[in-house]
Formats: sequence, structure tokens, C-alpha cells
Amino acid sequence: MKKNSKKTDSKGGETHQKAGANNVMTTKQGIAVSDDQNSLKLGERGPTLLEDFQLREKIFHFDHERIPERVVHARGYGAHGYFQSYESLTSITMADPFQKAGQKTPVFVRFSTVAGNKGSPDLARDVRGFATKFYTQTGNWDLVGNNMPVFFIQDAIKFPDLIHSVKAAPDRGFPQAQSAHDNFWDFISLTPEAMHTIMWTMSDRAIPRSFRFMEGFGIHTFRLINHSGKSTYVKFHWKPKQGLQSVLWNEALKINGADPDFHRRDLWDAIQGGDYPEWELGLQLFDDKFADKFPFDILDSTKLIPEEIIPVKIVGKMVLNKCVENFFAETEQVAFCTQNVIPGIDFTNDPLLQGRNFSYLDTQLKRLGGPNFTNIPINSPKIPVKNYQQDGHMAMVNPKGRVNYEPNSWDEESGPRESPTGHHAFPETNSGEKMRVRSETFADHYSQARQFYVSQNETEQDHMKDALIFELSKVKKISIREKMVGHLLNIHDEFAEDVSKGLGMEKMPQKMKAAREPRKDLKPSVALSILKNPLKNFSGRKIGVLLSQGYDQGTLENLLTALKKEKVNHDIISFHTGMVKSNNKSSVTVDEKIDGAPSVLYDAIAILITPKDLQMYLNCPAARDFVSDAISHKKFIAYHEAGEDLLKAMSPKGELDEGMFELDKPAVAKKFLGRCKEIRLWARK
Ligand code: HDE
Repeated sequence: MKKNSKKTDSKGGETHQKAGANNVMTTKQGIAVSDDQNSLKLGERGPTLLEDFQLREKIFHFDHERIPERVVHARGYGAHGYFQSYESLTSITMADPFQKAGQKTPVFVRFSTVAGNKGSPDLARDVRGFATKFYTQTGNWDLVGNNMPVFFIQDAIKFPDLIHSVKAAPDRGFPQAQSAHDNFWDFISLTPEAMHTIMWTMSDRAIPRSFRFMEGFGIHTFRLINHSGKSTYVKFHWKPKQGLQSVLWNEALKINGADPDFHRRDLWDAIQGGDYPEWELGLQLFDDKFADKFPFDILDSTKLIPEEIIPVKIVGKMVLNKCVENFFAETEQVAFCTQNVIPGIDFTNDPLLQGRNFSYLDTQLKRLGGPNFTNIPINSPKIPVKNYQQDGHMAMVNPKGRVNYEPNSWDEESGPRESPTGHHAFPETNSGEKMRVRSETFADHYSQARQFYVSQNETEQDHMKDALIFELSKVKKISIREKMVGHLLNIHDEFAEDVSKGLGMEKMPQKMKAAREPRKDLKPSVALSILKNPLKNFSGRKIGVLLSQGYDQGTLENLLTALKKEKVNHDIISFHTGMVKSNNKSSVTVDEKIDGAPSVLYDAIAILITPKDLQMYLNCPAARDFVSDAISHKKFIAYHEAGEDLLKAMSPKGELDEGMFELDKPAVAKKFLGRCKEIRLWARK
């Protein structure tokens, strides 16, 4: 038995206290802590004492660190910024952010996936949330949108079923963050209204390159109300100034393994590096006359209005320029609520929106533990809040004085009173019998699904087919696959045929009965395609530069100068961490070791290796994958010296192609980056 041992700290040294007066560690009660390494015991090796309030407080707090994660959109990432309007929209709305050109409104945005748990990977095939809280001068306005302009269901009452079906099955507790399984497709195959959104989720939109390269949509039709009470219908759009970009499915699978935080890291890095992402806010504005003649119901969230029919009016921009200081306090505790609207903005009778207006407030109570979540700084309006609500868990902003009711005769001068400037609901006339019905005007489930499909280019259509084949191949119950192909037959024959072939079906299943005969005359809309809207620049992207010892200094310097000019980021990747020396005595620091930097993490690559190191790279599986993946993912590739041999060794036919650039002259780097705007050499087979 060890006796008389000295009192030591966790590293074995003697405990010492050198803290100055301002950095003394205290308990939550403010009592200075004398020893944070050892619990209070009876004797050196005896039992821990119940009176150790310091231990109990610390463990108690730790035990309660977690709050329930969001029931949907659990995995998300937020950032601060501002919205700036380009012009005054007073003739259309009295909403505060749109009153003056140049007016700035602070915002907080949270991007998310829908299905996965809080710790799930970023690159799941999924819808992305795009929720924006505007801290306006007339209170908080939340625009809680997605990166797709339509939704799976038409009525809120189906939401729990939709979400149950996509999340882990209750018996086995998997799969997580995936839609490729029986339960989800079972529900979808029995829900024809989902077909339009399924087209979107099977498209490249569901695997964005990062949050910075995706659009946002408010989905529902809302109302804008001007000072004279006139209502204009509106659909909200966010358009990324960075352009739209997605990854390939094979990349998504690999990114999830290599860097499950790929999307949040991308946003963090961009903002920390001063490359602030921007989106323009666009409005589709229309009136009852348009609504009456539009072939679909403007209250149906499974439908969109093509931009070619109602153009998107760009009214301002949003800049995200500050990362959170504390993830939990801000990103986790932010409480978006669709019912947070300000004077000048109002709802329509979209049954999905009406259900959401109940759900969001309700869910915050569960998640944040009480009705005072608006006292949490991220949720507080940035203007004074005055009312007679009181008490409840964690009440932090409390009324002073005796009055807690209204009307009262105590606070006549100073007390909060109603004001004509408050929010007035639009006085829409509604009448009818109570009934549980789906309006006949919601009955067309396939026409816009077809319109989306025919608006894609061939590559995008192929991706949709591949996505459906992949997803349905994971479905074990054959009748579910058959029903899905039966739905596709209502959308597009060739599409259905290719998917059925891909699934190895011997005969075509029966077409599903459509509630309303689908239309085939809706014109393709270019705005619905990513690839028909080419990027204007390559800035903000990232190149992986594979470098070996003795690399040519001039070539690297020339490439890095070109990257800097185009504001393209890079990582230096090598066999070892530390430094890589050039052929001219200078050296660079290695950012990533080859095993930790597969090419799926980069938008393009450069291979600058010397003949001396060629064999070493040829023998290295990670280096071989680095190159062969970049080739098969159709990326643009620059090379120098033995980079050519490595490329040829990994290319299926041992050949170079027009997407590969030898950096033998300074001008080539610019040419290479010029092509990189195309992101992929789609022609590469
Ligand atoms: Fe949500 N949704 N939702 N949703 N939603 C939530 O609220 C709900 C829908 C969306 O980053 C929850 O705070 C119902 C459409 C985003 O914090 C919950 C229905 C759209 C976020 C909820 C929908 C969205 C949520 C869970 C069908 C796009 C994340 C946690 C009627 C326009 C916000 C929370 C964030 C979150 C309910 C459908 C977007 C449970 C009932 C349509 C971006 O209240």
C-alpha cells in the first residue's frame, strides 16, 4: 500500500496556483476553486465525499450539457452577416428591410441537412435548410427556407409521416442521414404529391459542393403588404453570387469519409479567410389575376412558378461576414419560427405554411426548455421588447414595478401600449364548411416533375437516373421499386425505362394511376438547371497541389501567383508533413499529408512531382486514388515533370486529355484556371 504520496496535479507535478485576480477559476456560485485536479476524499485513497460541492456542480453541469437536437434539420451550421437592400420597395411592402436603398439589416443564417442527426456527415443526399433571421427595426423576421423551391407534401398533417419514414427505422435505429432505404421509398411510392420534390432530391441539388454554392427558397407563397394595405403575393429566392455547384455522388460518398465536416469547414474557412459569401435576394411578385390563371395552385408547396413566367426581381444582397463565437450559444440555440413575420409581410393559406406556423414555436419549447428562449441573445430582437408576459423557466428579462397586466392605470405614460404600427393580418375574406379535404387544384402531381426533368441537360438527367437507380437498388421490397417506376412513367417514358433497366427489371411495371392527367406541354426552364447556367469565375474554390521534394520552384511560384490573382485557395499536399524543399533552396510548408487529402476535397488538382519520387507515389495507394479519382471525377488537372507519368499511369487508357495542362510555360497556369470555371470536363468518359 502506497502511503505518504505527495499531492500532485494531473501531469504529476505539484499543484500550484498562480492565477492573477482576474482569472481565478470559480464555481458557478463564484467561489474560487483551490484545486481542479482532485475530488475531495477521505484520506488519500479513501472514498469521495458527498460534500464535495465543487465536484458535484462540475459533473452536474456536464451531465446536462446536451439539449434535445432538432427533430429535423439537426445538423446545421450558422453565420452572421447583413442584408442590404438595393432599392426602396415602399410601393410593395412596408417591411422594414426594404424601405431605403442601401439600408442594412443584421442577419443570422443557419444551413442544415434535414434527415441526419446532429453528428451525421455533411454530404448526405438530402434537402438543405437555408434559414435566415433578420433582426429588423420592427422586430425579428425569419425566412425559414430550403435549397429547393418545392416540398414533398402539400399538407402539414403528413409531415410526421414523411420524417418518420426517412429517419432511422424504430426497430433497428438505422439508417441515418440516408434516403436509400425501404421505409422512405415505401412512403414516397404511396405519396404521388412528392414526385416533383423527388426530382429535385435525385438531382445534383441534393449534393451541393458547399452551402456557399446553393440557392435558397422560401417555398410558400407569402404576402407583401404596403402602407395602404395592398397585398402582393411573393415567393422568396436567394441566389448565390458564387454560382451553383454540386459534387458527384461518388465524391459525396468519399467526402463523407474523408471529411464529414466538409460543408461547415468550407463556410468557416471562407469567412475566416475574408472571402465572405454573398447571396442576392430575389422576389417573384404576382397578384390574384396571375394566381387565377396560373395552371397550378399558388398555395400548393409542391409547385413552383418558373422564372420565365414570373421573373425574379433582385432587391438586395446578403453578406455573411462573421462566424459564430460559440457554436452552442448561437447555431444550436437559434430558434427559427415561420410565424416570426413583421409588418409588411404576411401569410397565405398554404396548408403547409399554416402547419409550420404552429410547429416551430412548439418545438422550441421542447428544445430550449421553456417559453423564455427569446431571452437568449441569438433570438432576441435588436430593438426594445416590452410587454407584460412574465416568469417561466430561466426568466432573464423581468418587468420592474407592480404592473403585470394591461389595461392598467399605473403605466399610462411609460407602459407598453398597443400601437397602430403593429402587425395587422391581411383582411382576407374566407368562408366555407369545415372539412378535411385536399383541394382539387392540388391534384396534378406529375406535370412539374416532368418540367424539371426536361429542363436538365443530358449530364444532369443521367445523374438523376443514376441517383434513382442507386436509391431504389437499396430498397429490398421489389413492389416498392415497381411502384416508383410506375410513377416515373407519368413523368417521362425514357427516364422510366432507363431507371427500370438500371434496376434490372425484366418488364416495365404498370403506370401508376394519376389523379389528374399529367401535362406534357410545360416549357423547359433554364433556371432549373445548374449546368445550363455556367459559372462566371472560379474564385473561392480550392486546388490540391501535390508536391514532392525537389519540385521546380518557378513552376510552383507561377501557379500560386495565378491562384492568388483568381482568389483560388490551395493546400500543399505531400508524402510527409513538415517542409518540402524545391530545386532552388526555397521550401514550402505542407498543409496535408497525402493520406489525409484525397482529391475529392478539391475542385481541381495540380501534380508537381519529380522523376526521383515517381515510384514512391506510384506505390502509394492514397496518391494513386488522388489522381485516379480526379480523373474519373472529370476534374481539371495541371501537372509538371513526373506528374505526367503519374497521370498517364492512372488514366484508363494511359492518355492525357484536354482537361490536363502541362505547366511548362507561365501562361498555362492562367489557361488552366480559365478552364477550371467549367469545374468538370464533362466530355471525359
Ligand atoms: Fe421545417 N421544421 N417543417 N420545413 N424546417 C423545423 O423547427 C416543420 C418545412 C426548415 O436551422 C423544426 O426549430 C413542419 C418546409 C428549416 O434551425 C420543426 C413542416 C421547409 C429548419 C419543423 C416543415 C422547412 C426547419 C425542427 C411541414 C422549407 C431548420 C427544429 C408542415 C420551406 C431551422 C425547429 C434551423 C426546422 C417543422 C416543412 C424548413 C419541427 C411541421 C416546407 C430550414 O418545427
